[in-house]
Amino acid sequence: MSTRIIELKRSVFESNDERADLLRGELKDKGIFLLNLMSSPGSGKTTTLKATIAALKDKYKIGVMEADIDSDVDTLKIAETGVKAIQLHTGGMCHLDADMTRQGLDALIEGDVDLAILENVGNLVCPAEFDTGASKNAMILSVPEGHDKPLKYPLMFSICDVVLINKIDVAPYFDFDLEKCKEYIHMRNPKAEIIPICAKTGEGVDKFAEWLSAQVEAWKA
Ligand SMILES: Nc1nc2c(ncn2[C@@H]2O[C@H](COP(=O)(O)OP(=O)(O)OP(=O)(O)O)[C@@H](O)[C@H]2O)c(=O)[nH]1
Ligand SMILES: [Mg+2]
Repeated sequence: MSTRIIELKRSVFESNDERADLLRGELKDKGIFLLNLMSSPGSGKTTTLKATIAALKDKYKIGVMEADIDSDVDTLKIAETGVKAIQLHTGGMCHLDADMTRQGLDALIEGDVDLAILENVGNLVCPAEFDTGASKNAMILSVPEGHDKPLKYPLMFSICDVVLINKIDVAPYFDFDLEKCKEYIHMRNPKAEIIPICAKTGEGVDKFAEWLSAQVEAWKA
């Protein structure tokens, strides 16, 4: 299977926040919802996306942008689900800003897409600092990373509308305190929705798909 790879150009714009608001407004006018999905490397973004696509692909025209420093492995995995997937190479950057996201979207929405998803570069710091222009931000915290991460990476948790707690199947092997984790997330962001999932088996992914559907409907209304 061949994949389309876009080599992103470094943004020349100074005001990322303004560029992000502009992009968000344009997407709203076109009826396109953009989800920005973030997490540490290996928390389960691609696995969660595959399960979410399976739940929603009959309802929405989904397109996925896989942002990585190199390779096309995630794009190949997403393409297996049958939805449109493109690979974005960040030129060594650890995050995407609004202009880089726009470069990817221009290629993605050449097809007909009403739910666009950006799998951001695996990193809990830089992606939180740059508004991509997304309609909503989502992040994944996986059990092996520990329940104290909201204390250590406050910005990421404060900008996300939903936090998925993934890999709950391995909880018996880790000192992961789910209630403490929820408390710490809500300290950073009282409005954050928290959904425990196991992307590997699909447990809880239906709840995330419901949350996402509700956001897309509200965006298009
Ligand atoms: N046990 C278990 N393993 C999981 C779960 N979800 C993902 N994994 C595994 O975790 C590893 C990383 O998953 P990915 O989906 O590639 O993670 P990612 O966040 O997309 O990784 P990067 O794109 O490299 O940042 C893989 O070996 C998955 O099979 C889960 O719910 N339980
Ligand atoms: Mg991935």
